[in-house]
Amino acid sequence: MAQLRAVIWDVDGTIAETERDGHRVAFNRAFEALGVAWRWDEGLYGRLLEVSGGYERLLYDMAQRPLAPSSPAAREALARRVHARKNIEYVELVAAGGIGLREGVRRLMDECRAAGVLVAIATTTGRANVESLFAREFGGDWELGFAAVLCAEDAPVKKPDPSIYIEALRRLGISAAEAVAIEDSPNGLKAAHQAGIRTLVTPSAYFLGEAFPEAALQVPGLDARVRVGASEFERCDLALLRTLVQP
Ligand code: XBP
Ligand code: MG
Repeated sequence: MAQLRAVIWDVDGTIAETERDGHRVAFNRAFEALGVAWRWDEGLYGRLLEVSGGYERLLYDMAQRPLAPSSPAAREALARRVHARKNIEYVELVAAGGIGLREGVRRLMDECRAAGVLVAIATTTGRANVESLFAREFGGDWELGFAAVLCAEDAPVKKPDPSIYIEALRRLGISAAEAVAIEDSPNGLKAAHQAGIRTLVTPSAYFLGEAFPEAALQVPGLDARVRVGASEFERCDLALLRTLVQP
């Protein structure tokens, strides 16, 4: 039977509520700074999260906006400018410390490390965005605590495509059966599931009402009490994660 050797974490929505409190706010600041006529409210942003990747999300939204430039080349140029500015705004926002980790994240990562289970990252967002959040939350030497950190730059096709998880397994030198993924969204779950990785889903604010039929387990948060079969867990701890690879 497989042993748990690594826990691969998504970032946006899973480690912190960065979609609602970070990226969306930063997109709106970028729209304002660049004189773009529209804004993304929470409801619309939740629907736009169907599209992974901030640049791709901007193009998708513009395709249905009468106020957007009409030529594809002009839309792409605007999306590039807005996305670059959004990332600057995001890094500033995160550095100001307004976001914080979701409950149980630090505890569970530390528990994995103490037991020799590798902690890794597989995210659709860019490395600079991860760097800003992690330096703030885990300190300047944060990379020492992660066996692999895969970001947008490491996988040309974004979630729900499984390539980022497949690449993460390759870099960790383990099989899918030896890993558990932690995700918050339907696209993230699809990516991990298609890579063959058993996945714990802790839905973020935008996905609270979603069904996640492919999840190995779904919990409201990592500090929530959980029942798996006949076993009861006070919270999502390492013992619980081990049951996901050894059902
Ligand atoms: C995250 C994303 C990203 C962020 C914004 O998905 O889809 O696009 O919304 O980041 P996941 P960028 O949590 O499944 O990895 O603007 O850098 O794309
Ligand atoms: Mg996510």
